[in-house]
Amino acid sequence: MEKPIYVTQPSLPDLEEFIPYLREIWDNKILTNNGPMHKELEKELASFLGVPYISLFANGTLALVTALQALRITGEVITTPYSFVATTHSLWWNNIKPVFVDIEPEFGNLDPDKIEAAITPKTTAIMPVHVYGNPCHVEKIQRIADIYGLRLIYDAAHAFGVKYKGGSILNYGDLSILSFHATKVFNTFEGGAIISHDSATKQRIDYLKNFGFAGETTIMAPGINSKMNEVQAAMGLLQLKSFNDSIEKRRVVANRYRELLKDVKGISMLPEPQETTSNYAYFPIFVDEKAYGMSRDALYEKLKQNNIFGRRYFYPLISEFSMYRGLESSSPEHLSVAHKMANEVISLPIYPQLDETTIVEITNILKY
Ligand code: T4K
Repeated sequence: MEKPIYVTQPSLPDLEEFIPYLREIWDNKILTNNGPMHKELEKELASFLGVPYISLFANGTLALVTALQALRITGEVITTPYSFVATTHSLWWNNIKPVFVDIEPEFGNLDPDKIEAAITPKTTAIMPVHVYGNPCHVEKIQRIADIYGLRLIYDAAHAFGVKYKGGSILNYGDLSILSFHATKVFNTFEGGAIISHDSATKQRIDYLKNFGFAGETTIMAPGINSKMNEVQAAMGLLQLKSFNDSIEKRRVVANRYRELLKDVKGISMLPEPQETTSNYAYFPIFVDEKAYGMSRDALYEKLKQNNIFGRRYFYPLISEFSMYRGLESSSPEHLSVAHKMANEVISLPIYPQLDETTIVEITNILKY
């Protein structure tokens, strides 16, 4: 490829369309702290996503950290090692011990059949990830949470707009968090959100993201500053207008990959999830070295030599990073499925603007 092709490219509105929003911000001089664009975006997103309450954040990581604070989670939390490192870092920032449980081989989400064995008297919550935007086994996980009296917080950073059984995937669990990072299907440059299900919880989250202020002179908790600003919110309002079109274009890209790669020996793709409206956020492939005749890393390098910058999302596993490797639950014997997927994965470029010629060139390299 002449120009580098990255794993993703943000969808940007026309600059001309953004100017009137900026002019409005300049005119009313409210730059942050629950300004008019922020209020408008919360309203529009709740309605667009089909969720009762949403609180906007400066980024997804602060949303995760605050979600754990909001529910007063302590002790140990069961989570997945197959995710972006922010999932586990949010536990660390709350002094919570992460307990890694293996993933299931079909979609790479937390394996519900292995959760119970990891529960101890110190367990207070489960934090699964809808990895690549594919729904976790939400009903099974909820049943376990109910039986053991555990809270359930979904890291739904990849799952903006995903529907399961006709409703938003974000309505499962006690809370779900979203990321609106530049690399996500819906972006506000940086940004994030927490979805909650009752007004009291939303209120608590909103206090926590604004230093704990519950009035001019009242602080209800040691909150943090994790508010989304007005420029971010303006970007969100614009992004919403083109979201459905973006997803449709992503769907076309994903289907082309599926078609062009279906007979390549040694390369597998995730199945399409049942009863789900996908957002096509990522397109991971898995390289079986023996069958393919080349290692994942050799293929990854070969793509790079051709100016194709896929990413090994999610390698290394979070449990392999030095700050978590010493945990008992990080031992590779307990995490064999996660190790296998992490060692085989390459996420191929996917974004609305990716054209047919590039898709064919990428798949031709994979077919060698
Ligand atoms: N939980 C999960 C499951 C997550 O995946 C994430 C974030 C979070 C929580 C935390 O949410 P945030 O706090 O980030 O809101 C990226 C993103 O930085 C990160 O947001 C994302 N997950 C993760 C999966 O991917 P990197 O280090 O791979 O990003 P980077 O900068 O290498 O970007 C990848 C490619 O995208 C670049 O090669 C080029 C392209 N790109 C990137 C940026 C930032 C652009 O074209 N424009 C851009 O502005 O982590």
